Amino acid sequence: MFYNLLVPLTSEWSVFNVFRYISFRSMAALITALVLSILVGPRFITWLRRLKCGQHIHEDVEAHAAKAGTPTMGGLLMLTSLSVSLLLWADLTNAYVWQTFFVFAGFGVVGLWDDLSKLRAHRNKGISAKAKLAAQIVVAFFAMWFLFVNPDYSNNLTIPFFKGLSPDIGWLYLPFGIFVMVASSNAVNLTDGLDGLAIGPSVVAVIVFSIFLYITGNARFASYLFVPYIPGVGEVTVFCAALVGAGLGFLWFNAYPAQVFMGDVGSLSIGGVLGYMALLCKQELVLAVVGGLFVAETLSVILQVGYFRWTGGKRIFRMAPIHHHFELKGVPESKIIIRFWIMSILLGLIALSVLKLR
Ligand code: 57M
Repeated sequence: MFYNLLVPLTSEWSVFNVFRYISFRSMAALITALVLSILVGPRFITWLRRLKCGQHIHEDVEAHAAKAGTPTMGGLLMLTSLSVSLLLWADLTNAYVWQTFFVFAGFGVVGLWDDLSKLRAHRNKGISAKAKLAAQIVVAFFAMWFLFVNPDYSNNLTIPFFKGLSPDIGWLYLPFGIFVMVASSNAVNLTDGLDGLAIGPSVVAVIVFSIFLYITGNARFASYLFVPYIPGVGEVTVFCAALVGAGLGFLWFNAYPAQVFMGDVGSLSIGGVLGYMALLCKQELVLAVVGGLFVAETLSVILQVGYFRWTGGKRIFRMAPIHHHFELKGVPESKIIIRFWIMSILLGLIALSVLKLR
């Protein structure tokens, strides 16, 4: 809003020139969303408690019994502070910002549907897996369609670390993009099982993609670093910054011992939008590196279930996803969380090295 209102006045008031800069508005968006979340958080959590949005806790992991009744659906706090910050600081005429917001809110609605039905059912039974997947595919399809019909977007895949290699996969890019968003959304959801475990690595991944998006939207940097130049996409950096602020503001309350969980409304939306960010900056495969932790959590479930079926009842891990394995081995929750964060920072740095190593 500030961009749209104040930049036209720069001929009379040169001080408003500062609002032109994506870097300035991104910093402001981050601070706005962070401060807003911290200020609104306590009232928001009280409101969730009053609505009886307490989490049902499984009995399988003993240490989690103490978490019973912790309010969930904290993702709504992120959505609120992100939306306010975006309205203030983004260029509201930029289509990419609206598309990214559509993905975040769209996956959020699917998650909210699941969260609300879990509350109503009182047995933690949400919507069926099939209904959830179908709704995620619908949101992802519309998001992919925006890119598919956009002449600035090719159907080429960028292969990390290989400058000359970028195969054109044609119309397959459409289902591929849908898969990226849906898989990423579910992977973050699976990871969201310890305090701060999902939001920490998500913030790291969003920071990494904000750098990629900024470079992709800047002709000079894009040509210097041999990444595709896509005019206008740099504005999504403001979205990323607002999401980092909203995520850190949520972490303020989700940090161990958590006062609130994000719920599916938070995990599905963050995962889905991470997938979209990777597609927007044409770093589709880098997502698997940045989100390596989410990939590992998902693989642990696939391996556990596969091995269980194959052997007729044997397990590889004490319990999947893998964070439960460490819990059951007696590693304290806060240690698992911080070690996973450290791994995600390492993965983020490896992903960024793609820019130079090719
Ligand atoms: C998300 N949700 C948490 C909270 C959060 C196929 C199977 C692997 C699926 C998986 C599953 O259900 N995953 C979905 C996991 C739940 O958190 C809520 O859910 C939201 C995210 N969707 O925001 O609202 C619990 O996680 C804990 N939590 C925290 N802090 C947080 O900040 O402590 C969450 C956020 C919360 C709280 O205890 O209640 C969840 O785990 O349910 N299923 C599993 O993960 C189950 N694993 C399992 O059955 N493994 C089997 C097979 C199927 C692979 C095996 O290894 O043999 C475990 N889930 C739990 N306990 N809670 C089993 C043990």
